[in-house]
Amino acid sequence: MELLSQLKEAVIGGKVDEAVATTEKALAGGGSVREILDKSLIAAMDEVGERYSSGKIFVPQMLRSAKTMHACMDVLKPHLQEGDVTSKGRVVIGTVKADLHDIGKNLVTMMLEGAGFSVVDLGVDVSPDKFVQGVQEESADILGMSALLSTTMPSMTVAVEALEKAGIRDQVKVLIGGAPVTDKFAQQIKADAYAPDAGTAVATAKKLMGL
Ligand code: B1M
Repeated sequence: MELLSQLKEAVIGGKVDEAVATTEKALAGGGSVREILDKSLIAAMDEVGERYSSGKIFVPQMLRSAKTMHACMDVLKPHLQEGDVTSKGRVVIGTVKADLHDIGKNLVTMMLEGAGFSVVDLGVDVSPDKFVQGVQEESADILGMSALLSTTMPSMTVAVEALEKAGIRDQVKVLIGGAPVTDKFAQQIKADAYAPDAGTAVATAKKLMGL
């Protein structure tokens, strides 16, 4: 128990070496992968998301925590068994067509993974058709789109229309974000939700999944 809260604090503090060593200790001491995930890693990233959304920490700290969580996941991976990880939902994410900004999208991806979502990242410059294909191939519960340029935001509209044309609009929730994107815009294009930052994106994704 002590080790698990130490691990949670190390992830929140972005202390990679300490967190990796504590993960190894917890495993060696008979801790279950599921417990380490739920009580330490995911719990830490939940806290990090909240602190970021409320302005208590900033991008560099959040990135360090996400990287620390990933390093701990690498330690856990060989020990993962079916049932250890119950995905909170499948997310397909990408930055829209003609837009190459990916720092925010990568942060959102890392935070979603940290919260227990399975995420397929389509990268940058993703066309509406590629989003549709991604949603179909991955049976996604949520489609996440990021845009950093006001000139590329209309591509989100086209992607939502492409989901409609493909007849799969009601099978997937659409979550959008990025600096120029607003709640009003999300409503205009009939997206299901908008999130202003990575912490809120996780909370919103959970809501969209009814969690
Ligand atoms: Co560009 N750029 N850029 N740029 N760039 C901006 C966005 C700009 C605001 C700078 C400015 O003029 N002040 C401006 C856009 C103006 C506008 O349209 N409103 C701009 C421009 C004009 C351009 C170019 C056109 C410049 C040029 O070539 N003339 C060009 C376009 C290239 C292209 O995309 N086709 C360009 C290029 C680049 C670089 C390649 C040099 C680089 C990108 C590197 C990369 O991403 N790998 C870059 C950068 C770094 C920036 C700034 C400086 C920083 C963006 C960033 O990473 N922020 C940016 C100015 C700024 O924002 N201060 C700027 C940090 C990141 C953590 O925040 O991405 O907002 P952000 O993500 C947040 C939230 O928005 C939210 O959560 C994240 C974490 O909290 N969020 C989501 C994001 N996606 C989400 C998805 C969700 C939910 C939430 O759900 C799915």
